[in-house]
Amino acid sequence: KGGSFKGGRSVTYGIADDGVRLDLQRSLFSLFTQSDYDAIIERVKADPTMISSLVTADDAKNIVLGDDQELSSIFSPNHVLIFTNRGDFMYMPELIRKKRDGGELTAEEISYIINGCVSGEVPDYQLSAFAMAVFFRGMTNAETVALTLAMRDSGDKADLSGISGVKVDKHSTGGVGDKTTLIVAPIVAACGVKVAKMSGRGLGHTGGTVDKLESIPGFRTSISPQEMRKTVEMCGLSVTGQSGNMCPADKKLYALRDVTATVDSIPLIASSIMSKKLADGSDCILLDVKTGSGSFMKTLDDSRLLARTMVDIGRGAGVRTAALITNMDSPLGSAVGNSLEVIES
Ligand code: IUR
Repeated sequence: KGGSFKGGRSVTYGIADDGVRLDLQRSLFSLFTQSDYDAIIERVKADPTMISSLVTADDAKNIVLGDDQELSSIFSPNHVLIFTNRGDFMYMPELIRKKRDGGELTAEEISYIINGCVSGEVPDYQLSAFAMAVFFRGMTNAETVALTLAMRDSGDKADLSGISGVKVDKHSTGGVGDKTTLIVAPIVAACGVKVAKMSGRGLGHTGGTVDKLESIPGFRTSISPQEMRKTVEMCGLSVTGQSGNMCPADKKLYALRDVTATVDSIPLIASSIMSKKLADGSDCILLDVKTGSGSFMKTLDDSRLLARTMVDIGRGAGVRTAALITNMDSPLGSAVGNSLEVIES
């Protein structure tokens, strides 16, 4: 069992000599429930490369546990031990515990969580517990970057390489009456910079650009990547909704955060936003970080920290990234509501 043995993350299974059937004495493995056992055995059966050495009962007598307790005193003679020493065996309750207790997860551990999130191998209740552990303990920069990149890579990515010139994307952390994209994007395009922007829908009390645009009769925000590239080449600007399978890990995690009171966590917000921006494939990203009573970040200090975190992630991923912190203590402009905001813009 991880942690009980020298070498830390090694995991040990007892296998009965008539096949893959687990028959361990519970004393040492009291942390394991029957379903844990079953899950481990399924994994070993599915991926035999996890097994790096097979140890006979005789060999086992010479192996010493981390606390110097001899295995022979634990296993009956007809047992064989299988050691998995590859170090990449992950056990979700251990990862949640590590974060809960203030530890730092490795990039591999974070990838495991995100891959499991997409494949369904890590169930919602464990993801929710993970989100809550992050909410209370925060994340180091390295962890936040690893989470962002794992979510970026969890689905499709846009390929803008066929579009000539500098491609820029812009993102707002959300506010009331925030219609800046509708004004700024055409100005930037008119100056010769290509804007290939993917926008979101409303979130909580904040409006979304896609909803605003769809209030224009006949406006389509769901277009193919080819159509988007053609539009940008033709008029310098395209604003679309997020494509179907982009950042599915963020979609799932965000939905869980929404119903587990874990939305307003800086590393979770920063990684959620930046995973999508990086999957969009632009050369530059401009972030509009709102601050004040109408935004998710209520204080200037928190807004600064969120802006800094996102800029560091973007630059770390090799994309030119800058942020503005803008006031959201009152709605922007005088109109609030999808079609009214389009008309005002
Ligand atoms: N927008 C996102 O894309 N993700 C988040 O977590 C928040 C806003 I808050």
